[in-house]
Amino acid sequence: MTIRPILIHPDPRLKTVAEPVGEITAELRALADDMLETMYDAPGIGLAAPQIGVLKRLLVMDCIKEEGAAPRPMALFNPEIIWASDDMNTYEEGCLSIPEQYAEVDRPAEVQVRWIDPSGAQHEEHFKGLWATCVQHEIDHLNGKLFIDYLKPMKRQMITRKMVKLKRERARA
Ligand code: K1U
Ligand code: ZN
Repeated sequence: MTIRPILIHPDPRLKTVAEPVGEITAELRALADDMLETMYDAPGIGLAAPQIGVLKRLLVMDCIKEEGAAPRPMALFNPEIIWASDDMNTYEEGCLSIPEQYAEVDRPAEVQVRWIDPSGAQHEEHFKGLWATCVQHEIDHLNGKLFIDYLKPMKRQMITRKMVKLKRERARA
C-alpha cells in the first residue's frame, strides 16, 4: 500500500465531476487500499479519489472516533444518495484538500446511500450523525464540489487566497 499525495485547493481536478467505475478490478481494490492508508495517515475520516488526482467515483471513510473502538474502514464505489432527510444538521467541517480551515456547513441530517463494495456487491445503508455529514462531503468531492462552495463568496475567497499562499510556500520549501 502507498500513501498518495493529497491535492490542495485550488486545483482543476478538485472541480471536475468524476467518472463512474465499471467492473471492480484488482487495480481499483489496490486504489481503495491506498486511499484508506492515505486517509488514516493524514489523519482524516474520509477521502475521495479526486483528492489524490484520480477522477473516479470512489470514496473511503471511517468515522469511528471512540478511543479503543474497532475501526470501520469503508470503500464505496459509485455511491449514490437515494434519500435525504428534510431535517438538517450543522457541522464544522474540515477538508484534507483545504488544510487548517474549518466552517459550519448545513446538510441533511440523515441519508440513505447505495454503493458497490470492493468485492463487487451492492450495498444500501442509512447514515446519520458524522457518518451522514462525511459521506455527503465525500460525494460532493466526486461532483467537483468543496465545502467552501457552501460559504459566502467573501469567506470562500479568503480561504482560497490562504491556500494559494500555502501552495506557493510548499513549492518553495
Ligand atoms: O474529504 C476530506 O477532505 C476529509 C475530511 C472529511 C470530513 C471532515 C469533517 C466533516 C466532513 C468530512 C477530513 O477528514 S478533515 C479531518 C478530520 O475531520 C479529522 C481528522 C482527525 C480526527 C478527526 C477528524
Ligand atoms: Zn474534503
